[in-house]
Amino acid sequence: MSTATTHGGPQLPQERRLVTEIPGPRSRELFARKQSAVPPGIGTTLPVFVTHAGGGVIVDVDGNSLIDFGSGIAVTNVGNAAPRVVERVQKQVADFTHTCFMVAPYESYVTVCEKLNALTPGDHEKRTFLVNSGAEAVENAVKVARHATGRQAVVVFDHGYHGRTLLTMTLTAKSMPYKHGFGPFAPEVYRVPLAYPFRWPTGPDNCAEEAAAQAIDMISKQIGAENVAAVLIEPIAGEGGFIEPARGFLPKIVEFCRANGIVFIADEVQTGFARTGHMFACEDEGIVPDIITTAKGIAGGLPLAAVTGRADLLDHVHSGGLGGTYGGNPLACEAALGVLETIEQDKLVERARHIGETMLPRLRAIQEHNPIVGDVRGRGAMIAVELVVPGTKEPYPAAEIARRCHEQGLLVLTAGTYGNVLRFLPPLVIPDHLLEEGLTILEKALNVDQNV
Ligand code: PLZ
Repeated sequence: MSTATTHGGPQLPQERRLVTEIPGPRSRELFARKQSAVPPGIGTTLPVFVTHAGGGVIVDVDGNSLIDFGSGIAVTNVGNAAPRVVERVQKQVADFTHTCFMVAPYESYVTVCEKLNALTPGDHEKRTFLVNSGAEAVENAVKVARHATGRQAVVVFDHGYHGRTLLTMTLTAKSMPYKHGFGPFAPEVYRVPLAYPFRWPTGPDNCAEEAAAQAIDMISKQIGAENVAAVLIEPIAGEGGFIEPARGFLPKIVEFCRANGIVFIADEVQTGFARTGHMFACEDEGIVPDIITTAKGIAGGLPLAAVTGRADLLDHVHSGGLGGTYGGNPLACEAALGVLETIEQDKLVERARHIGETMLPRLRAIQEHNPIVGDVRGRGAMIAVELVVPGTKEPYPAAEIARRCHEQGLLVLTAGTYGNVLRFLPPLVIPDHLLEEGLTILEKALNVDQNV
């Protein structure tokens, strides 16, 4: 084992290093304790217990150093212990940990809101308020849209994911594991098709137009546009399998919303904060949402989420109608300021593009000779492969390939409505050599007929 480090962060040796099998003996012991203390509802992607993390590696209790292609589900875009985040949070924790912004406010909350108002798409007047999780941001966006429009219906899309609370699991498309057994669900939620190019029945070319026409037809006939408070969509479906809606689909939906007084909400919880090679994924097609929800990458892992939107919509809610004890906690706000500085000063938007430009050609080259790879897609550092039984579009289980990667010290995540998508979300600060090494491990793991 190389020299012990007492801190995480980018100064951790940036290397893959396996000193035991994965998971090692110490992790297995801890996992046994987890199984008796924590219910099985809380799953585990890779049962190695972490001591340090930073740059592009996660170090475990057995001394293994794994390559991280997950970023804690698109959270540690700036790394797991980014110096500007660490410094600000350390200072803040010694100054004060909490007052409750609704009781006695502090400047960092306001600064975060000002920055989000400026950074999110559109130069109209905006407001922002802060909450604790992605789900809470989405719930609040719906509350605001209902209040401002006086309407109730919410339209969501096939393959969408928006959270696990009662309303947000209702908004989520997939039953198992998110909804199964947890009903009854919230009322006034309606689901329409998503322009999913790889699986569109008539092929990818007419996908945008046909899917938009179907969605608009369903809204108009089944709900009535005048009853719809909000249309809610992820600009790239995350948990659903990194589905980029066919180009042209989102603009058509936005246009329909504008024409009918419907609030267009972009859920950028997974796609936000430089992840896709833009600060926000909506920028790719020039979409300006009425409300945008953010979380995950906003604060490097400290619990923070935000609702940002048109001032006239957010100002509609009566005084005291929004809030929560911890929303915009001072530690999380300092972390967010550290994250935003890091993205800007370390040029992480460009860095995300570079990651995409490194990964996509290699994955497409794999696709050429490996028929298990049905589709390669994504933008920036949000990249996926959709796996199929060779010669068909039958889903091939991604968990099997993920397990083979894990054994080799590469942490990858799965996704997809059919569980057949491997998704790659490396920290934007991952060094190139780890990116390349990870892709080589992946290439071998995808050769399912051979031993890795
Ligand atoms: N909206 C687009 O991706 C969270 C889910 C992890 P929270 N995605 C990761 C899991 O299995 O629970 C997510 C998202 C989009 C909303 C959310 C919800 O964000 O911070 O997990 O509540």
